[in-house]
Amino acid sequence: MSARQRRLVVVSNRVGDPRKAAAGGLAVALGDALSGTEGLWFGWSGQIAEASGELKQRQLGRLQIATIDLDQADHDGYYLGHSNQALWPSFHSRLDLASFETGFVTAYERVNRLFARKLAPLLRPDDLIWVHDYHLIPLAEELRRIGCKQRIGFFLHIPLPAPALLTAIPGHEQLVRSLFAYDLVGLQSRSDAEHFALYARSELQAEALDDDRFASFGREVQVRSFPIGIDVEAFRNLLPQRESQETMLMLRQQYAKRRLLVGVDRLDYSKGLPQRFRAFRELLANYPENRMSATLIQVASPTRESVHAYEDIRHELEHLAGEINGTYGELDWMPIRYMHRTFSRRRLPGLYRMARVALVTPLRDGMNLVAKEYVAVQDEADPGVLVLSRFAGAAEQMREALLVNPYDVPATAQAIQRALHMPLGERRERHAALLASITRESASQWRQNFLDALAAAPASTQRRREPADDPLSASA
Ligand code: GDG
Repeated sequence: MSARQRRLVVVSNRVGDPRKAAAGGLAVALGDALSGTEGLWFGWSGQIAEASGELKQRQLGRLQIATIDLDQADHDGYYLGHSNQALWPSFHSRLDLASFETGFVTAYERVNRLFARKLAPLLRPDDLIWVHDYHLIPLAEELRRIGCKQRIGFFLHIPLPAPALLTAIPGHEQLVRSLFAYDLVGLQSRSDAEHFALYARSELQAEALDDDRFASFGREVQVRSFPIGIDVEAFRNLLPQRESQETMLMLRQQYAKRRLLVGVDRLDYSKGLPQRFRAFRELLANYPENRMSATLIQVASPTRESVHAYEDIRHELEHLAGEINGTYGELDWMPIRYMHRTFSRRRLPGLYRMARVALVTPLRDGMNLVAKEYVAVQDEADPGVLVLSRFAGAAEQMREALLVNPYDVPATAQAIQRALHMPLGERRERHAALLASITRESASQWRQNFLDALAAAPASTQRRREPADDPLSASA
């Protein structure tokens, strides 16, 4: 049966409303991929309750939404704890910020088990199940344990680090082993897929059946890159609407004599914001012709505020912005407009459109959708320039951006200078190539490629070796 004929069941930590705006790549991408689809979306309600597990269901157009609440201990251990203080920093190569606590791991496993128990009764035998992100890596293993035989796919939105880093995570063997309960594992970039292959060979002694199929623990899994995209047309369609038009008008009036640069990020330490501000400071110091002109508008939307590391980065940025404005600002020009607030999604296209340069300079990023959104809404006749970190997954596809190493502050400042002064012909050429690539690799293409591959994967019941004592294969 093809992917088109089966019901799609999406499972993610948070369940969004595909019709509503959200700050955060997963919500945006799944919203794009699921709108208008028939299926079931299952996840945490976002609510903390007395007890975990009460199931709530509602219908949203053709989509059925099923959520469960979590109690405080589950939320703190599974979400704030293991997911966001152990896995997120380590997968983004920030072991220095990671806390590995046994209580976190126990809560992580408990909530994954709870998700499986609550989801299983809602499933139909030929559903295609698509699990998302690092919060839910062990979910398929838990579903298999209680007898689910459906095709189950997993997509990791964040980078998969190289084996040297992955092996620093306590319990990494069990974590990666649980990926073998899936039929298909999707990663953002080719380098992520290479990291998996290296780990599988060196740590699990897995047999490579071909480039992207691996056998271990009596099971086979296919692991490939599926670079996520955006819905270019839907995003462009926001541009002529009122909110974006108002934003453009306001920016045109307020910054008539300035050259705008834009950054839009969740305020996360992976996004390289302090390094970006330092590069901007270096630009003003080394290339004084930009003073009284270059103005960086940085939107940093609040995220995971109860985790310490996020408080620290906030203070660091406020300090840097204050220092740069204090040093270079004039009565009628402030170099940095820094907003620690969520900006309306309907205004974003207007903001991007008015910026001559976008700074997308994460230290590490699975993909980065902002890079694609910026390119999507540029004026093809007079487009802006994208300065993109080579450490974002997007850099594999968006080769025509000005690629930078965000740790190298002087080189990044130089690239910003080049971007601000790039001749029209070169801007048009680079933009046309970038637009073609993001249009080709759109959100719907990503979804279709993944689901076709999942539907085509051999059924779990046809696996070749199934040692009876292995929980992964006992129920398959
Ligand atoms: C994860 C991975 C991967 C941001 N601030 C505001 C706002 N946003 C929107 C952007 C964009 C989305 O949130 C952010 O997506 P990114 O891809 O840049 O980053 P993450 O949130 O870290 O997403 C990432 C993604 O998942 C998808 O797989 O690309 O690598 O880390 O759409 O526009 N939206 C609004 N106001 C804001 O202030 N409305």
